Amino acid sequence: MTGTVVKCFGKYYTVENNGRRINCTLRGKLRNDPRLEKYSEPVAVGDVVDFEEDGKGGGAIEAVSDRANAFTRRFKDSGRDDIIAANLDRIVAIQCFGKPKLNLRFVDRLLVRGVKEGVETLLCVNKLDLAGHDDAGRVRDYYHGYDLSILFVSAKTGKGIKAFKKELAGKMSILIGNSGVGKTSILNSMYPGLGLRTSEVSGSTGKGRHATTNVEMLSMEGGARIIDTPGLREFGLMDIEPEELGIHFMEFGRYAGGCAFSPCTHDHEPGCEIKKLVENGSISEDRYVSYLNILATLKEYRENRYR
Ligand SMILES: Nc1nc2c(ncn2[C@@H]2O[C@H](COP(=O)(O)OP(=O)(O)OP(=O)(O)O)[C@@H](O)[C@H]2O)c(=O)[nH]1
Ligand SMILES: [Mg+2]
Ligand SMILES: [Zn+2]
Repeated sequence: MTGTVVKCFGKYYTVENNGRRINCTLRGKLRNDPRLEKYSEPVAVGDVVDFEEDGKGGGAIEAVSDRANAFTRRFKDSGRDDIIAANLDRIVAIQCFGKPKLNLRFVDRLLVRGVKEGVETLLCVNKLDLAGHDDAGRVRDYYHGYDLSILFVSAKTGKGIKAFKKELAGKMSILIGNSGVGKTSILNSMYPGLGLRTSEVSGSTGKGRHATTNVEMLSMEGGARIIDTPGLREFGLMDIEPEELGIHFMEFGRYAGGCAFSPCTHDHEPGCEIKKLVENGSISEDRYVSYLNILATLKEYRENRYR
């Protein structure tokens, strides 16, 4: 039988088939599948799998279908990619006004990940009820050189929630953002009665408390499948080479054809189109600095790796 993995918990995997949920383990042979070896776990949420039922309400996963894409992150010293989900239609970066503090650098890294995997990424900024005058305008300005879809919502007042729900209809989306931005609250607000657990942001540190502890997919009306995740604190791009970064940095990739050098890292090279666009204000300076920041991290990582 075929199903979709909706939850991983230790060595147990919940597989959904026609609205039924079956608790499965893995066949040992999957650990030797060469396609899966580069990942931290052989199976992830979103995977389409073949499984066999044991007649007692459980089952075993026999095979994993080829993935259209995989959402992963890589940390410095690990040879494997930490896989969070597979087969996504959408990545939704969630940020908020108030606390925890807005972090567009984090969003920029996520956007690079999306381009690299070929998955459309959008930005949703929550807690609009806490936004000061022109806070939303500042976010729009930061991305003004680029047609990123940005939605402003409030899970608390319900503002913008309908439009956000419409964005997710008929698609499989993953919600990514640090703890406390309100990923789960947005789900609760979109689907009253869901009653998922949320948690206060600490008054002293301004950080969330990891209310959500598991990656889990919810199948909702209108064919929306939404993956809620625990807050990601770190987000490495260590599998990307420095020369590649410009291609994956959204609007930079679009204009890079105008650079005198190819590949151009838009840093020290003469005749750089991107630097020209930053100077004349077509691309925001902050976003360029964010790019240089990621570039420096990737260069440093590469130097240490080959030492
Ligand atoms: N003022 C305001 N507070 C909100 C809003 N949305 C969520 N919150 C609060 O923010 C806190 C964190 O919300 P959660 O939904 O648990 O955040 P999360 O992103 O799911 O956090 P993790 O599961 O830990 O990753 C809770 O105290 C919510 O009540 C909003 O639109 N406005
Ligand atoms: Mg949560
Ligand atoms: Zn350039």
